[in-house]
Amino acid sequence: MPSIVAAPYDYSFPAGKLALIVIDMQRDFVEEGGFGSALGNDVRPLQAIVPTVARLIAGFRAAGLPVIHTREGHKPDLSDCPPSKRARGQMPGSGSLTIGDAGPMGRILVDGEPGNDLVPELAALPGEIVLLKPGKGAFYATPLQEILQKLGIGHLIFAGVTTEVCVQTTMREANDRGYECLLAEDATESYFPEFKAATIAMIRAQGGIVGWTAPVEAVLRGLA
Ligand code: TIU
Repeated sequence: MPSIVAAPYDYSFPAGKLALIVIDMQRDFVEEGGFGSALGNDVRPLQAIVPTVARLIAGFRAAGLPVIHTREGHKPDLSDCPPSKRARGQMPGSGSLTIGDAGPMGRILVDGEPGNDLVPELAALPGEIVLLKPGKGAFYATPLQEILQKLGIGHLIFAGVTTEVCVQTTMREANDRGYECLLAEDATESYFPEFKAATIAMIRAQGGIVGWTAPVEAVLRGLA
């Protein structure tokens, strides 16, 4: 069985049965004027990982393995956005704009608006799945589980933003569903460096309680 040098120990996967899930590499989080900056965050650390995520995606495409992209976003009428989620974006400590408001890239976190697009460098290829997700986790209110079952996938590599919010939530959802999960350490980022470090540490603690972590270079060597 092929394997990836990882922590807390090597990650083995059946050949041809691995998929990449790229979480929410959309303009709303990575560019100025989107949801991330509306919450009061500096988006530059997230921009910095784009080339590394691109290298990881290219490796999966070259290996003929599935690449699944997600976008966090809501229907234009916000019927899939809990009022609590919208309200919290307006509380002290966040910026002036919240979900559904008009921002420089269109309505914040709304499907079909320019800010909801994946960043152009990481655009999906025709035929690749792009899942719209209303929650932080990619399994909630989406067909992700059915898609993975149809593809026969039991092993998942994770990339994207932010490490401790949507990436970690999705990884935990996947772990509870029996998927063997590995987080690509340098293909994920947070607005809070200490949260990223803590997330990586807690995923692989206790013998890999949530899964494995490894740098992109190690993942690409494993694919080869
Ligand atoms: N705020 C924050 O760190 N993240 C999100 O709201 N969504 C995702 O992580 N995609």
